[in-house]
Amino acid sequence: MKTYHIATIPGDGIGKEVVPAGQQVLAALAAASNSFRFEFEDFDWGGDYYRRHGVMMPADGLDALRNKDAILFGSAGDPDIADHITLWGLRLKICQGFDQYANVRPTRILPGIDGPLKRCKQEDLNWVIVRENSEGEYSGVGGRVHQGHPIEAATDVSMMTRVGVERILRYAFKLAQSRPRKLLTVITKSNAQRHAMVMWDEIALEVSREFPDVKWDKELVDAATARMVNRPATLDTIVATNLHADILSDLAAALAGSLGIAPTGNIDPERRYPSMFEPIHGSAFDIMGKGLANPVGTFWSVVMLLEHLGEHAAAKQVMEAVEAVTANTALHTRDLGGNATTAQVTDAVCALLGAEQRQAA
Ligand code: NAD
Ligand code: K
Ligand code: MN
Repeated sequence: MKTYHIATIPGDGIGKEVVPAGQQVLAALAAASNSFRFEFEDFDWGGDYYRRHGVMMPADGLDALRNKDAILFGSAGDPDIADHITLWGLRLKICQGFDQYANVRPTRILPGIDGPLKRCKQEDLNWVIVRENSEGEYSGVGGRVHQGHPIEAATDVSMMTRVGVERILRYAFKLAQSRPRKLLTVITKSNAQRHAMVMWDEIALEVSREFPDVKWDKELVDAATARMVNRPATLDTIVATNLHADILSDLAAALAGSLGIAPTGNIDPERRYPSMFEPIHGSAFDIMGKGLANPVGTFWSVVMLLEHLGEHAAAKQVMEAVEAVTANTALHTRDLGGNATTAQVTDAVCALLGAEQRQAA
């Protein structure tokens, strides 16, 4: 029997509700499996930890995670602490510390979910957004001078390196090649951002020569938002910078029905370090602590985690259980227009997993 060591970091807000729900799904899966089990270690990092210790996670925190097979993350963000402190002190520390440079964000319309695109058929919206996750607009380079004075100035430098751009574009081309349509859209803003984004375009052309079977095109990021709404079926795999893809993927999730259903993997493709899986949403201050959080984004992240571990049959089983649950509008949470609670959705998914496994045995 294989044992997978999983770190869970619920973090803040509804992260504390959806991560335990994801863990419950993994436990239900393992309970009936005779090929693998999970050993969980829970880390109480985040806003509460900050109030006690003045930091979001301990200085040697990465060492505690280093030998895990994967990390399941919730959200960093606390109503009483500045967002840049919570984000940089926890999530970005892990992403950058473990060089999880590929942020992979699948989006499609799940059964039973009514998105805002009324003319869009379910099969028209099936995208994977690849977000550069280590540099660009979130490189952390920049500063403030003369703070508080009339001549104050501040910069956030969007730093892109040839190595960083080349590896994310190669990852995206490879991913596009593995999908049935072999279609990639490279998002740029090289009309206005005339240095780094022009380099990005040049490298895209170079890397594309390694993938002659991938059909690819370029789109400026502003035009891309309109294309996502008006011609969703023309898109499949999409690659963009850290900031552009951050924004496009929230739009993608909303078009597919809700921010609460979308998953992501922060991946180290070279597997030198553990990868981290999380819903794309944040702490959701407006609904936290009420049992209203939609756990589907976390369950889909669990599916990505299982795929990363090579447990493809188990991943498929969880995705099928999730889709059976979304197909039932009585099990929709409030963000989808329903009345179901986090616990009801979680129990329904776990019950289906148990039933399937009893059937298989
Ligand atoms: P958010 O994703 O927390 O919430 C945006 C809206 O979507 C809210 O109305 C919320 O109720 C709703 N929503 C989000 N997830 C939902 C779910 N699972 N079920 C039902 N409704 C859901 O974004 P925000 O309000 O911009 O950010 C709040 C805090 O979270 C901030 O501190 C921000 O920095 C942080 N944040 C963290 C991460 C992360 O850790 N990866 C990501 C995004 C935001
Ligand atoms: K998150
Ligand atoms: Mn975001």
